[in-house]
Amino acid sequence: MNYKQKVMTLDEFTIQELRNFPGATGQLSGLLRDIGLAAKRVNVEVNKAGIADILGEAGKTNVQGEAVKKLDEFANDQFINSLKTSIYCAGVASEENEDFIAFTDEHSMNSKYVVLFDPLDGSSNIDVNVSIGTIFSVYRRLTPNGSPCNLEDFLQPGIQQIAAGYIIYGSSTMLVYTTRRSVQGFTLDPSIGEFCLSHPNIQVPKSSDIFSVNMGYYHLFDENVRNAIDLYMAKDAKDKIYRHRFVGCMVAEIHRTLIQGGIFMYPAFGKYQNGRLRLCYECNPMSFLIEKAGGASIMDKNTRLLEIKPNQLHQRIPIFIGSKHMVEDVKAAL
Ligand code: AHM
Ligand code: MG
Repeated sequence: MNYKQKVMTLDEFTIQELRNFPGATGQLSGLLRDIGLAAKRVNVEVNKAGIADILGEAGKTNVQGEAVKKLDEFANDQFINSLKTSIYCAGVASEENEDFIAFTDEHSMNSKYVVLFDPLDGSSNIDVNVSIGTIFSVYRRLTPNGSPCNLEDFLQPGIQQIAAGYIIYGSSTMLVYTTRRSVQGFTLDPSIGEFCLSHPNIQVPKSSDIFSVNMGYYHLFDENVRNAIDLYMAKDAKDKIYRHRFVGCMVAEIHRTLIQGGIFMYPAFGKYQNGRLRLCYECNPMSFLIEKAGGASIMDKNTRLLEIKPNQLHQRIPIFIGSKHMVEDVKAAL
């Protein structure tokens, strides 16, 4: 990074944003800084995963019935502890915990936000040194300040999100988030240990030549889903050629989609009759980000994903998300 140019850190950026909105209390900015701090701690451990004794199965299964890696537990603890210590968060819900956690100290009970997160998404990629990420989602609580938060605070439709974002631990570590107005991307500069604004005002290209879906399940998908995927399968040399990508980490798929455009699909099939990805921890925050960057996200032909009212914390859902025109084409094919 060239420091002859003024580089704006995450803290500087959120403070500047506060100046633009004189009525703002600074609580959301504080919350984002706390999330950024937890992300830096996780990043340090992710970077040394191959050499430290934090790699591999912890010998437990999570509430989804999946094997938990030690790094998942570490990331989960970091985000919970950082938000618990924060004076801006009334409670959290994590993909790794069965129930939400209400923080009952005086500061927490007087804060207006709750946070949902997937501490380490794509954890099957850890062993092979491929990108993983953290996804977060912020809502204003419905319960009154001064009382502990409750389940309904966490089960709000995605359109009610106040902020959402992810951290990608990839070839570089980035934090990308939206606070309803725009989508901003920050890259961690390891030399100063700060997230620096590197991708201001991200806009998803309206169309692209990339499609992403686990093709291993192609024959298990419904016919209408196969028809939608077939839009991107060249049948002869004259057809437009699309590129297929599937990382196995939603954070990486969405990051690529934000920058290069494309469509990411995770339809229902076989044992995942309601879809595989989680509404509250994965699909809502990513849909909010993508929509704020000019893209689209649907659950099926007729349903905008962000309008769904979750009925439980660990609910799963099918998703078709990405460049606006490509989602429209898929919607017509479904
Ligand atoms: P995780 O949160 O347990 O790591 O799993 C979610 C991940 C998504 O990021 C990714 O899109 C999907 O699992 C890939 O699953 P599969 O390889 O079974 O299609
Ligand atoms: Mg996940």
